[in-house]
Amino acid sequence: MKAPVPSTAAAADSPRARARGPARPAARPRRVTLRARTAAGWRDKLDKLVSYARGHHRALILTHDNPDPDSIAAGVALAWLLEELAGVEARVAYGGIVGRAENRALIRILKLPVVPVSRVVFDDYDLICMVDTQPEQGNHSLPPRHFPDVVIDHHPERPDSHLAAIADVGGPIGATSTVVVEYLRASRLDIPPAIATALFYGVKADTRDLGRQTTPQDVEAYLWLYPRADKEALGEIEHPSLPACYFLLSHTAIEQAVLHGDAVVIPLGALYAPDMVAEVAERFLYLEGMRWSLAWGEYEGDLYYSIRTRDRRANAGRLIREIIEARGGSAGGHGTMAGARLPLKGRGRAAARALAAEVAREFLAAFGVRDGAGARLLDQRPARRPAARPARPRARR
Ligand SMILES: [Mn+2]
Repeated sequence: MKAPVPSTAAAADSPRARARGPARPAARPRRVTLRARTAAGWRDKLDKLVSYARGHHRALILTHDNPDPDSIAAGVALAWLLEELAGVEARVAYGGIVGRAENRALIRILKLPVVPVSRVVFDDYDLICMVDTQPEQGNHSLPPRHFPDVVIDHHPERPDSHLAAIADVGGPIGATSTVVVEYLRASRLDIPPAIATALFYGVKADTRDLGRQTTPQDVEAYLWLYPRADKEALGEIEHPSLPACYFLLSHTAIEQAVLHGDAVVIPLGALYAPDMVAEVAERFLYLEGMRWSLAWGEYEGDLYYSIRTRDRRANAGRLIREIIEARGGSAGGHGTMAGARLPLKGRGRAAARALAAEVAREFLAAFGVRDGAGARLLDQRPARRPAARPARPRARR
């Protein structure tokens, strides 16, 4: 994983960066990080954010790569807040691609102003924010010579995040959108329906309808957003039309799924969009009797992994980090859901296959299930055969 290297020489070539100082502050600034518990606490945090942002000109808000609804919504909402309250022109950018049909619909239907990071010149911005990810996380596209000024993320805190001037990081809140909602509520501004709708879907998706890693704050945010959200748009976002390749991938997933006790692993081969591993892992956890699900596939020279678990005592995020980061990949996630990217870096076909098999074995060991061939889903016989059709009275000839 690309841990930011302490360097004062970084980015010294850009006049803008020089004016801003080194990419990574040498000393730890005072923490502005404790999760507020009261309305006054959130107002205080909002004030700190706004007064820090004021005086800057252009803000760049970066989501994690292949962004999910939570990070897109949190990014767009933070941009809106900074424009309204701090008078900063703000833009939201993401690395990777937006692949899932629902996420594409979210952006298209709500006309959310997000752009691929390839269209961004980082030096054009004097305020860099990061949402739903952290500098050390490795699943974002901030060049190493930059360091964010603002980090807002509900994932477990990473030590370097506190080097940001404003860091609001760490659990147990179920969605970064919920954290941003607290800032919006503290602002007492009327938020546009598109922002409310996006945030609502962000909270809903990350907490799986408030059923996973949900805190009372997530429920509060959900209830606050619902009357403000555009329900018709929400319906279209949640039930988009799906491309043919979606069904082809579903076919592959069913064909390739292998059961190892209470774990199901799904090697998908080539992916049309990297975020599909998450969708497949999520779907297969619904398979009766499964405690773990693991899906992986290849996209543009990288292996993408996604795991899900029903075991509340498990720590999927830590597990995936241990396995993937040890091999030079990057990973993130929390208790019951996590994802990772592992670069194949010019490995040949055979070497890539061997690596994937080795990683899969290690995951199975971590899930505590027996290694071995496993049993293909397709070879499973239904527990009960459907009842025989009642005999129809024979027609008289
Ligand atoms: Mn999130």
